[in-house]
Amino acid sequence: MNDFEYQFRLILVGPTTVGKSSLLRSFTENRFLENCEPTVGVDFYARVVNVDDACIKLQLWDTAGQERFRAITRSYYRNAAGGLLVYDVTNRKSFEEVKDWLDEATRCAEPNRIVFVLVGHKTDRTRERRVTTDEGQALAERLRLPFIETSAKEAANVEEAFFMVTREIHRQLKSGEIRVKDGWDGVKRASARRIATVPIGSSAGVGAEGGLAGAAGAGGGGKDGGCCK
Ligand SMILES: Nc1nc2c(ncn2[C@@H]2O[C@H](COP(=O)(O)OP(=O)(O)OP(=O)(O)O)[C@@H](O)[C@H]2O)c(=O)[nH]1
Ligand SMILES: [Mg+2]
Repeated sequence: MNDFEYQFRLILVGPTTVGKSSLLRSFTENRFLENCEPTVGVDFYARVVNVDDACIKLQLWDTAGQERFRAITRSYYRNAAGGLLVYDVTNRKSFEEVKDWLDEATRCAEPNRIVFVLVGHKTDRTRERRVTTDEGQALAERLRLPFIETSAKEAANVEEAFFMVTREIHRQLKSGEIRVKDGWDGVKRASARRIATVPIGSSAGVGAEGGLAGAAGAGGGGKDGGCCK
């Protein structure tokens, strides 16, 4: 059984094949697949974590990077509190497109604001690297985003990437910069009622919307982030 104080909805954004689904699989299921199918529309994952003494349920939306799904994925930005904006360090084009992805997400989220972390992914592929860490850092500074490099294959910094964005949302919630409000699913306060735990990483496919009760099909576990009381 888990008690969590809040539910945050996070979204993974970026071009096809940069590794969004792999990051989520690593974070929620602790595994990596060399060959995986492109995401169709939007997939759903979840995990409960502890940050700054708060127990938070993360509802994680994995969007398809392929252009033909853009109309579907756009509709998910509005209800995201935070997200990972992902490029592939071996794919220069994906790096050059970061600003376009950020602009589109920002526009579609209005009047809400998404707390993004910029993620340079696949750092294990050192010989194929086409974007340096310094370039990633410089872009992040220009866009005023926190920055991290990750590898799902080596499970490097994956937890940290999700924790960075979760901590920042929690900080903004405490400071009043983000508010829980009716009609917005980015952040929800949990009711006092207990939520049953089942293994993490369940995938509900496209349109698996749900409030707190509806999203109860996922829970804690996972390494140091698992919780709660
Ligand atoms: N070497 C290496 N390969 C990775 C890593 N992460 C993902 N991949 C590979 O990159 C390919 C694409 O990964 P996905 O996670 O499906 O990419 P995606 O961003 O979800 O793609 P779409 O669903 O089409 O938007 C797969 O073959 C993965 O195995 C990583 O950290 N290192
Ligand atoms: Mg995918």
